[in-house]
Amino acid sequence: MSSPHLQTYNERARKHTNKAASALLRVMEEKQSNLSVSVDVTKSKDFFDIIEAVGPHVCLIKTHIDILEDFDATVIDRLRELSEKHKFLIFEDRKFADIGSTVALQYSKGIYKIADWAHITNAHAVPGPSIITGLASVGIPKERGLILLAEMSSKGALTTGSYTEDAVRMARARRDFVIGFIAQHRMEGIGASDTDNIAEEDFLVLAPGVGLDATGDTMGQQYRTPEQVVFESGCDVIIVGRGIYGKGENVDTREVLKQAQRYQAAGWEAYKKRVQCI
Ligand code: S5P
Repeated sequence: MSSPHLQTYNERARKHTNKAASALLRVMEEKQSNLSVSVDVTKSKDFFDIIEAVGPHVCLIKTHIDILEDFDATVIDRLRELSEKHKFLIFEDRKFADIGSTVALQYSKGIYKIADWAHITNAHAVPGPSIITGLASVGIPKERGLILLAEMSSKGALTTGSYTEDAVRMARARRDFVIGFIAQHRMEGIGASDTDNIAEEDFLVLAPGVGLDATGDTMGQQYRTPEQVVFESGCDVIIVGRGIYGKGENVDTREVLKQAQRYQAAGWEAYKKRVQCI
């Protein structure tokens, strides 16, 4: 059997046992989009203007819900409506990083109640497997999926070598809930032992740090192109923020739409080249 990164998103959707992962793969194939837009803006008007513009072109909207200055519960209602209208999943980029009992509370309670509306969230591996146990206690009953941060895109990131390997091992031990990684390369088989059945694993790799026009910002972010990320490095989803909406203030929705279509096309072409459909 060929490795997951050489199979179509559709084939993978059919086989995946986690509901959030298989829904995401299905939407990717249906909409011909492996684009996730990271909507990192502070006003809900800009937030929804961007989502309305990019909605038809994305498989996944990534949020940092805690940076919205005018957040209230209606934001979640509207986000969910748009998710159904435009058929995208929601990924709250919360980057949990605490002990199991604390992250279970952060995931389910407080103002944001992330587990109620985010199909996918993510966590750092640094606390060890107990962070997955804590998040799974909330997320599994709601059929959610978890992404572990195995490699970061920023200059000087400590997520390298044995740290990355250990993150993949942690994921492998909880394939019911951990559906993939934030990483810069495909991860299957990394850190595996002879007794691991790696033929059965299918981890989605979501890659941030994607840009067609810039190679970085002034704060250590590093960008690669969709071709490098999806075709050369075998990642599945490209995460793009400022490449699509610039500063994200008083957004020009026509320009946002144009950029979303540009990234969608570049990501899809790189995927087709990878699975050799063209
Ligand atoms: O390693 C990472 C992990 C993440 S989730 N590097 C990242 O940049 N991210 C997130 O991706 C980051 O928090 C931001 O929301 C987005 C990148 O935004 P951009 O504007 O640089 O494309």
